[in-house]
Amino acid sequence: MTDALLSRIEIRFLDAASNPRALALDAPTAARESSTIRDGIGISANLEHALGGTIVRTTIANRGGDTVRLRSAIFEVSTGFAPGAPARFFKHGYQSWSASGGHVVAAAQTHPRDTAHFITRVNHQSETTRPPEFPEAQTSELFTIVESSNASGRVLAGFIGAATSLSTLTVSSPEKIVARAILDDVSLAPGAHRELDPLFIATGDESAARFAARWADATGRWMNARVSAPFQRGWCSWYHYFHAIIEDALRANLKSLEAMRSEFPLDVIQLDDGFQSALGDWDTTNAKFPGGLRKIAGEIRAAGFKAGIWTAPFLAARDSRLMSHHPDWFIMHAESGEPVRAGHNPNWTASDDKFAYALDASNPAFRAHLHRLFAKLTREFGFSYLKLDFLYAAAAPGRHHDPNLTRGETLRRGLEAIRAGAGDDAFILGCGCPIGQAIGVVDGMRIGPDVSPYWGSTASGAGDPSTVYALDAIIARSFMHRRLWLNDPDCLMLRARETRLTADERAALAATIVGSGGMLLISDDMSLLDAEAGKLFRAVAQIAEEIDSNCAQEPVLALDLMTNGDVRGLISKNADGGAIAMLLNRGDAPARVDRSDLKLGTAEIVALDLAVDEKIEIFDTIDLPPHSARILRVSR
Ligand code: 9PG
Repeated sequence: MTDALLSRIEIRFLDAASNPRALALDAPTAARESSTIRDGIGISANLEHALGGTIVRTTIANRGGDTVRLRSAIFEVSTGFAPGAPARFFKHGYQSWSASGGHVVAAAQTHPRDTAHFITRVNHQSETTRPPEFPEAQTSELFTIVESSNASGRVLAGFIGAATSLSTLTVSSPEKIVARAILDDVSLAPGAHRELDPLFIATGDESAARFAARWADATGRWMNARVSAPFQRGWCSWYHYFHAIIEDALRANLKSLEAMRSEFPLDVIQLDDGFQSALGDWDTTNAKFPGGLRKIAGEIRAAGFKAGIWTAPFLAARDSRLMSHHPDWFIMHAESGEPVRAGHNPNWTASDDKFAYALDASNPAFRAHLHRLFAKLTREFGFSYLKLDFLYAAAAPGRHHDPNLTRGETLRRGLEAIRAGAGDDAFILGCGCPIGQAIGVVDGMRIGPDVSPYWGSTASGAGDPSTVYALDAIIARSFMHRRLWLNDPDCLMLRARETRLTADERAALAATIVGSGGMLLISDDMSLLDAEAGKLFRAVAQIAEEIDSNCAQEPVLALDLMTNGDVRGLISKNADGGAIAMLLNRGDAPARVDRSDLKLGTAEIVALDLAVDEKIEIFDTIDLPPHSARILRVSR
């Protein structure tokens, strides 16, 4: 097994004359502190062995007479792997919708996003333009895992905190991981110091998924993750109605859900995008919702459900009251002085440009507005479930009100203002959110791109809605559930009409969602669902809840986190030695899996095909049609 270690720390900064400077520190080798000071800038690093690895805590201090600006902190980790042997690394995505998966080290120098539009890059990367030595194709966000074909064991390096900056890890060759805290030219005044988020380095023989869960455990603990909300079952308006939702359709579904309570036992009814009078004005409705939000929340609650609402709190369009009253609350483009564009959607605005602009949460006046707004939505209107979307906008680059905050801190301050306004009792669901900064603030998090009423993608696979990419993400990020928050795998669509998903595809979506133990939300026009759909819903809800309860002990783990084959799976072990597994064939050809490949020993396995509600005892092989999945019950 390999013995990874930290070899070097380097701080990059701009001096008072804006000249780029660097200060390096040879890393301490044992569990002790080391420090250096030059030209008034000091670094000290403390190594501690804990949580089965090494934790590196670093502080930068300005002991000189001039303000400096910090660019980044770089940590070089030697993996111990041979430079020449083929190796793989886990490339973890930036935000909810960004893809995660295993890649061959040094296979690619360029990434499709290198030439993509700014809005795609601000969506899916912690930096819209990567420095040349840290190419996007070789860079993972927050943590990475490296494995080599010539060695047993894996190396994990990752930041277990994210309150103070965005961070990445670059693997350009197998022998070295370069971890980087992105400090955004934040000022450090004379006498001031800044403590960086801790870096965690570990080696071990366990599976990559278990390793990832170890990172999530450490991170959740460091950041006081909110992991104790009850299992969530709900209904969401988006994946049937999209922008066309109207008040009467919402009301009709509410009536159905009330009447079908025993068939579809749900707790939350959540109105999604489409109600707001303008993008940015979240407390007033458009002509499709004449009753207004207070009335809607009241009706949902009177029917015995929790009322949920969608907002995109860090975005606004030109035709909003917010943008016309507060043009100074936006992140500004450093050169043009124009507000920074973070989204584009013709459905969102009547303004000519169709852009959505990024609000600046480093501005206390805007944060006070967030606090008031979410206090109003919760305490005055009665919403207790808040889906906060397009949160990456708060971390957009540009000129900010407060030069002392990094983009990571800016996003976190914004989220904290929302939590403070909404109160501790509200269930907050993050979406489109950079993964680290929300830990400890949100109760739930979307961990993949949007599902859709069709299987494949119509476009680039760059986070666009697509059921199959959503399934990939549910598997790749399953280990986060109940460690960082409750995972939201996105919605189940049960309807057999007004969809292009086949029965097998709908069942594959159901099996993957329940196999993850995550939140269970349906998104259908309830008038399209019959007793059969209700039976399926109750069956999957029961399995999902069972898997969720296993997560207190054992994380749900991907059968293989580092490869990207057509057959993928999840496994959840329970306390008495049994397990529930999910096997997915995401490919376009039939697949056959040998039960010996599942390494489940001689246990009895019963497969459940949700599409036909059929139980099959498994002897040697499991056959999976294209775009299908099976739930496997493994006895002890
Ligand atoms: C509402 C929707 C739903 C959905 C969210 C989010 O890249 N894109 O073009 C893109 C479009 C929509 C989108 C995500 C990405 O969906 O995930 O659940 O709330 O907003 O507009």
